[in-house]
Amino acid sequence: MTYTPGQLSSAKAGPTPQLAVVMGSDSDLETLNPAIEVLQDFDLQVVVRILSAHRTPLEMVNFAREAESKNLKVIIAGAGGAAHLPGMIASLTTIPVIGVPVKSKSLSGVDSMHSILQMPGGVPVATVAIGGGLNAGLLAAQIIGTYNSKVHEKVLAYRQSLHNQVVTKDKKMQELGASAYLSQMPKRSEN
Ligand code: RP5
Repeated sequence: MTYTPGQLSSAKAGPTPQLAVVMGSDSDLETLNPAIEVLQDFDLQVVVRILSAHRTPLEMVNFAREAESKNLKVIIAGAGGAAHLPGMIASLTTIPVIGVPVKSKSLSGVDSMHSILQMPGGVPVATVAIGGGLNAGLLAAQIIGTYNSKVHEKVLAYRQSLHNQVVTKDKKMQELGASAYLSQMPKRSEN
């Protein structure tokens, strides 16, 4: 099976979403969107919420307390700065939480990363890289794939597509040489 982004989302699997993507602010959505998109590409339904640990703490508590009864299996939580959302949700449920540190203006997301990473013993949060929305989505899919063979197949197809892309690039590099390869590459943005 070949993975093509956007082409796998026609049929949604099951009426009950097993995944949630939550964020502290709508300003985090750009970072979290790759997680939402890749999960939808894998035919998984996703609950998406804005829940702030500081601005709407009671709504956050209600969400986390109800998560198990709503059959959620993985929660992706992204936040920036004093990024308490993933840890607070993890403290309220035993559903695995994947934290996404959002790049902040003043400290480039190092503040977010430390806030999410440095959980006390006993309350883990699995943390991806700063801005790592895509990997959070893929990790969540891999967890669902441990018991859902259709999702597991899509994860394998995704990995195969990564492999194929690199093999194709390597072939082209060998054909063109490094200088010509570089000159035909799109320019990377500074950040
Ligand atoms: C955090 O504060 C949010 O997760 C967001 O990353 C950051 C800034 O929020 P806004 O001021 O953009 O709403 O709680």
